[in-house]
Amino acid sequence: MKEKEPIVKHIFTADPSAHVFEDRLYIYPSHDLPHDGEDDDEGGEYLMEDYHVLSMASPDQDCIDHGEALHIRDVPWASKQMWAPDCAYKDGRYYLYFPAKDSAGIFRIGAAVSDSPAGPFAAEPSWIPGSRSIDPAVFKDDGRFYMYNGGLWGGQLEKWQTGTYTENPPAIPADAEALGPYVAALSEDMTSYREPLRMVRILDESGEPIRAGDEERRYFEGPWMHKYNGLYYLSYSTGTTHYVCYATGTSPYGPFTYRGRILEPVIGWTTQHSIVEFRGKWYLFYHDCALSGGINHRRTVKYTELHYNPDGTIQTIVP
Ligand code: FUB
Repeated sequence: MKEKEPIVKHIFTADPSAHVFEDRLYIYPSHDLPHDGEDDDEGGEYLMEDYHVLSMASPDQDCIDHGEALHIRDVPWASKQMWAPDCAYKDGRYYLYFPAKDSAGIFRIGAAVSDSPAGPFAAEPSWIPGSRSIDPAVFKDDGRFYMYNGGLWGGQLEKWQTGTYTENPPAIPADAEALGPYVAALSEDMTSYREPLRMVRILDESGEPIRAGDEERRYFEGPWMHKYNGLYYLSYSTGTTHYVCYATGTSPYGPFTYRGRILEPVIGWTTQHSIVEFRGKWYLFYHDCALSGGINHRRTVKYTELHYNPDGTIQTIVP
């Protein structure tokens, strides 16, 4: 296995959420399926319908595909588009979190449970009550689990500005505060929120909110949270400008201050990532479309080592 090369080539994988479970690196990606559908602004080309769990004994060893871990046919409430997932471990059980559209075409976040990090996972009968939009990322801090999620455009975040789903919301003015991801702590059962969703705020270096028109820095989708030297790092994709950026704060709820870029644009429209520490080194897992020759919905997961500067900033990676 080499850095910046596909971790598997026999299937197309994207949106990697990496975790260390049982002293192995487990990767929970989306599974891109080949089809001839057109790209659109709603993400209609991302027609995924199942998840495979991948794992490696260490980054320099072969990556194993543990096979199908969950299929949409076994999710009672989901109709289509199983997008970026994540996984968390608590008290002997593994919880796979994933977005999918319900029968009304509204993105919800579901949970599925297993006693193994590789699955198979059994889906809960319905989505997490109150959940909406895409891209769940679950972060454990001091024994409590927090879920971050949300995505613009096809991810439907704009449609929830009033708190209820609105099919055609007004455009957000460029000088308005940009939308951020949601955050909420999870209940003890890990399949419901213990508190109302809050929207995370991302500020600039002067303490002013990042504006909706600031496409090089504003939140688009794909949140991830990690902690380094006591500081909380929220990282995310800027979508239209194709960066993975980060912002830091002193609470898992934020606010967060924009600090810079982690990953320059990759081949392909989407960029997604996760950050994980394994045996004293930090790694960025990400995807690109190089293997498919640039087809946006045929992506491949890769990884590379991540380096911090002494002041806590992250060295930008050029793919
Ligand atoms: O893979 C489908 C969607 O594309 C994900 O949910 C987004 O983060 C983007 O990568």
